[in-house]
Amino acid sequence: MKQAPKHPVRLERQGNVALIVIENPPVNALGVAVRRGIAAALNAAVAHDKTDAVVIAANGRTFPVGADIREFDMVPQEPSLGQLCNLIERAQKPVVAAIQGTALGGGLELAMAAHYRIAVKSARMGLPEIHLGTLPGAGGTQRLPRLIGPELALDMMLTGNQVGAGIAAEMGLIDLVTDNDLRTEAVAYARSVAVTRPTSANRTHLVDGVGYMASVAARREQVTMELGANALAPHRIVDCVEAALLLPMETGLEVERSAFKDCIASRESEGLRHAFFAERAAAKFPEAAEAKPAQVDRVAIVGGGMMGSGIAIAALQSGFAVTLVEQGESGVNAALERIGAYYERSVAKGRLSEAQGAAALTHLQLTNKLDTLGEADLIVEAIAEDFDLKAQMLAEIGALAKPDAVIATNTSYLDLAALAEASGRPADTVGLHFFAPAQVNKLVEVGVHDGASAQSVMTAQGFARALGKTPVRARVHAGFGAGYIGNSILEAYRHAADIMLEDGATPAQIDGAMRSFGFQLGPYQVADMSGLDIAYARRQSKPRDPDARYVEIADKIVEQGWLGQKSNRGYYIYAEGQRQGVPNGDVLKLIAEHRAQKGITPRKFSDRDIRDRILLAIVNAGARLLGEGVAARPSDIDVVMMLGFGYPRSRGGPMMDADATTPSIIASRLSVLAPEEPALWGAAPVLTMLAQERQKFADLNAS
Ligand code: 3H9
Repeated sequence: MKQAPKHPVRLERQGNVALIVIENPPVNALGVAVRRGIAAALNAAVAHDKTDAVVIAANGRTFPVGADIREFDMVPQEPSLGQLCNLIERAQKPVVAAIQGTALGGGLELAMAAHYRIAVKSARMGLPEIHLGTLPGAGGTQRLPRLIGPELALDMMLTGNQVGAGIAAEMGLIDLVTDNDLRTEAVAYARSVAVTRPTSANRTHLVDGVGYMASVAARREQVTMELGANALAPHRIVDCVEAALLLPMETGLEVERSAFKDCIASRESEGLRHAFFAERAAAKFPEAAEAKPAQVDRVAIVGGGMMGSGIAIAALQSGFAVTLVEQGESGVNAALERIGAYYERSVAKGRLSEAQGAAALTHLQLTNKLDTLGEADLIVEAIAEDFDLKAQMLAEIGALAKPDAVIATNTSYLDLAALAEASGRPADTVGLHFFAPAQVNKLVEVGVHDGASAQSVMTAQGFARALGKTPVRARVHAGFGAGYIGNSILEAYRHAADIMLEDGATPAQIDGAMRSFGFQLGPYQVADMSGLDIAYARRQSKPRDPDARYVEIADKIVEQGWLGQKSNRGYYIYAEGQRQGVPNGDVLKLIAEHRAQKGITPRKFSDRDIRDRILLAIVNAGARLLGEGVAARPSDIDVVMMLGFGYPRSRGGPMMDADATTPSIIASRLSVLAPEEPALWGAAPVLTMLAQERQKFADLNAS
């Protein structure tokens, strides 16, 4: 974050209007210096006998986006945001909030404590605290229902969704929307309002007590049905909104304060806050010191299969001109059908209007001519995962691409450095590993090899960010086996699961144990969904670790012709068109025969054993990647696992979870398992080091 200016709040005058200007880049977060500055400026402004009204405004791209989240883990400093909001509301002269950008969280609470609110048309407002496992804690739960009623207030707080200024005005949240210069309009508006208007005294939506309580009861039931009785923040939001009707403002604020404290102290909020900062830390690439992303206007994608088409759609949605190159007429037609079907579904589901769908397609050029690549600023190779095919294609791309273009390969495990060499332009070539479905999944791993230039890395990262993705840097060493962060960890995950499968567990039991931990799907459900043949091909083409135990069950299933959902039969059996399967009894028989052949007497694993072993495998693989320098920081691994593999976000990712257990306990648990399968359970050197030094993975985030 940029250095905050010395005085993040200034008091200016425009005749009889005092202007309090917040300037705390980049997002005007309401840290302690800002809160103190506003309080002091407000007291001075109100005390001045020439002041008839006060405007609170912010410089830069946005009105405050909330409390400074980093302060949640620190000793609270006065005035709290809640105290500041009360001070604003009790001011003896009218206070107007002037909103541009996004007024979020505590920023919107501050605006709601002002007596009047004016916003530019493009402004948006929201209370996203729920995404951090908490609730508005500076009076928002008490003021919002008073301004817009319980129904809309609960909607905003339980979803965290933003509303535009126009809709906010219709709701009663904003008094005036302007197209003109905000500051000028706000000052003029402040002159026109003669009296203070405390939101806490607004009873418009409190008079219909019966209707109010009906809304609260319905929402409480909905939260219980959808999220369960223990979902802390959502239930406490409903409680606070109820308190807004039943209790005087002062007491309602106390209820809110105590609920906020409980939420902030929860493991869930800690995990979600870690996730927030981890995603932002991942964006910090060392190459940024040397290069800035180059401008990318036209993107070319080579290969229009599921992955290539998904990348094309993601690029079209973000406004890029896209060239998609496929082989022959049939390849072009198949890609067109795939992309067209996506847009038809989006229109049918109301996500896009027909005009938007048609407009997006006008930016797509579908061709079977490779020489069109010369027009592209960035080219993504997304053909089949076969080294020779990719190397040959990259050589052609390298010859055709314009001199300053960036070449990206979507490989997930082939040797990136060797592929970059094959392009003939290793400095221009990087990895861009998208996750299926590429138009939806937010994760992109940016593969960096020794020969890649900082410029090409930063341009690839900039492109991923422009797609609205979260890029994570993976330092892929030449010849390093699995390559990227995600797939390396997935391999360890599957290896731990497969060993238990061979030794006595069933696919459904393993999947169930991982679902109960918080994953949406277990490993065998994911395997069925991705296609068992894909992983099979990878296993056949990749060198195997001679020291690792090899479990042949997955190979034997594919050899039966059972490929997962695509053939309606894999670890589970699927009715035509269904994604929910029932356990495949033939697979259970196959596993029993397999165990008998290998002389394995099945043993029992509890759900807890399953979960522990898999989580230990994930953490150990993560520690190994840190030691090898593939992942730069533990929090990058957390991001990959949360965004790419559905690790529960409220836990903050596996490395954060490992810190909660402590690395030394993890290391001692691994030492118990290590004799069973040293390749998997032998503690990674980084883990041993942390255990010996009594440190945590978080200590490596800071360095
Ligand atoms: C709250 O308000 C609680 C109150 O109800 C009660 C209190 C008692 N604090 O995302 P970006 C940093 S809870 C500290 O890359 P964008 C961010 O880490 C809060 N830092 O930009 C990054 O730093 P760096 C409720 C913050 O344009 C830099 O700003 N509000 C905060 O893609 C740029 O951020 C929220 O939950 C913060 N609140 O997106 C809103 N926000 O450069 C959280 C940002 O060092 N913020 N930073 O990596 C967001 O959703 C996005 O940042 C926003 C801008 C949409 C605003």
